[in-house]
Amino acid sequence: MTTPRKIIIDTDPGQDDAVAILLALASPEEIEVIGITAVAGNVPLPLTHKNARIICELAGKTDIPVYAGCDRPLAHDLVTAEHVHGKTGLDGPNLPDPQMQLTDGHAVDYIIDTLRHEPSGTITLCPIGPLTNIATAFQKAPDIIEKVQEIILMGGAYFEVGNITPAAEFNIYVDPEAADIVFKSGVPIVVMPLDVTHKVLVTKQRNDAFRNIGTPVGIAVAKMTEFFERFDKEKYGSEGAPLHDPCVTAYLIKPDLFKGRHVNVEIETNSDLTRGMTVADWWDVTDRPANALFIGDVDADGFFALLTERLARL
Ligand SMILES: [Ca+2]
Repeated sequence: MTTPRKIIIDTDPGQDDAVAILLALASPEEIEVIGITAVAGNVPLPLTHKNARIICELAGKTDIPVYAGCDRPLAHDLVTAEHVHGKTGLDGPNLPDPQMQLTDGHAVDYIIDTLRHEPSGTITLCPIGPLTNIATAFQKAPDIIEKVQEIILMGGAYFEVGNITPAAEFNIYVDPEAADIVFKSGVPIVVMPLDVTHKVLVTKQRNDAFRNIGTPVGIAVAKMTEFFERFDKEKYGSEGAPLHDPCVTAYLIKPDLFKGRHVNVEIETNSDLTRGMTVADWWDVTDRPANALFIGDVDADGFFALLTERLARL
């Protein structure tokens, strides 16, 4: 038996963040969630750190430290996505306010202190929101960069292009300057772009499978994905909501479900038209060195089988 990967989940919950966190908390053989850091994104920071605690309580894991991080992007005003996630960020189920307190200290300092104190190459960062907290930590303490084992993130797009603007995916668009710092950091990066997340759709049958688990977690996930879905159905006419962020935690458990290419990814920070675009050299037409494993494909049935089986453990 292998030891579980130690991860910090950096998040802006978000229904799909919630599912990503639940999947990680349900998988202690593969994943040890040592902390959760909240960032402003889908909804403002006071809601994202509250939602992170609601999810820990739903999972019965009230001993996970949850830290509040940056409340705005590095260089621009915050853009949120209540049009997708609802006013609370977790619209759908009726979940109680958390009893869990926030852990004292800033998320950025927690990330820095943890990387300084743990052995080099043993901590994986899993950002599933805008990259503000991670970039701020790298700026404040460049010595931690070489200690990060890997960054596995949800963000960006190549073939699917944009979901918040014609050119940009939401997480990267909200804080492109932060994304630029992270992609230039030299840390090994795995990217879950829209190209793959738009292939894991919660169809009616998959939603029923969550509900049929019959537990509070199963029912809450069914209701969250149903809420999320109405937006995607209206917008894309797809068969169901894409489960963006859980791709990150599923990859930690079963990387074989995913396929991608090692490519160069640069972030557009200057253009008004394409700000936040992830320019991925998918066809290898430049000399720019590969800096990320850019995922493009997934075994969607395998993904949902894993997710349903794990959620039933909580
Ligand atoms: Ca998210």
